[in-house]
Amino acid sequence: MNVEQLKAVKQELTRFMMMYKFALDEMNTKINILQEEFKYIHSYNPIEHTKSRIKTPQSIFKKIQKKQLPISLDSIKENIHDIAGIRISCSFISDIYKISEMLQQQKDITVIECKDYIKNAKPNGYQSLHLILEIPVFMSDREENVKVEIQIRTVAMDFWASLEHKIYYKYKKTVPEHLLQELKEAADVAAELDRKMERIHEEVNHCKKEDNKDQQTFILD
Ligand code: 0O2
Repeated sequence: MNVEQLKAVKQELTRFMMMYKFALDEMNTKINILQEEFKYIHSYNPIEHTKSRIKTPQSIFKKIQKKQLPISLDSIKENIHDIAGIRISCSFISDIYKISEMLQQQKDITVIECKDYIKNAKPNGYQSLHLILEIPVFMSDREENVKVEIQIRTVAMDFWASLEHKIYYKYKKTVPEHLLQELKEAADVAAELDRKMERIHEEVNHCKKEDNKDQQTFILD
């Protein structure tokens, strides 16, 4: 390959990665709009925090090799769904489904996949709602449909997942049996905490609605 060809490949790869950055920017804007509007209407914030990232070319290359798929930009675009990723942490389980539904309903979004690891937790205890969504990105000379992976979970689920991820990498994927057992127990405790918080949240919401009704009756009287 000569220098000119090398330059062309580099430029193509940069444009390819930019496409995912634009998709991530668009999706983050959508999430910010939902968050602000939800806060205004319901007087509370369903999102504790969000984190987004673009997979590095090295990590994309590793994944495509691991999956034993052809190494080309077309094959990467078709088969690697988490090049652009956003993680949303919510306070309550019901908020996870609200946000997921609000995103899935948007006209320019195509739902490619929805994996519910909350209703069906992984055997190790991992819980989260995973969506693969596709959005159009308009560039100077073309339009591309780009996939973005969205992981939505509660703060407790996120706390568990980040510790499990650290342990998994610390032990180079061969975690001692007693730690796996403890992690599973911790996941069950986190799930119970989420259920408890949801019940309290529902009761407080119910009281708020009753108070509002009373106030309205009082005004009408
Ligand atoms: P990273 O570094 O977080 O990106 P895929 O491998 O994406 O083609 P798969 O395995 O069916 O397909 O995807 P799935 O089940 O939707 O999981 C993808 C991502 O979810 C993972 O990305 C993790 O971020 C997270 N995840 C899934 N299972 C677990 C788990 O047991 N523990 C933790 N901590 N995270 C999990 P990557 O690419 O593995 O890693």
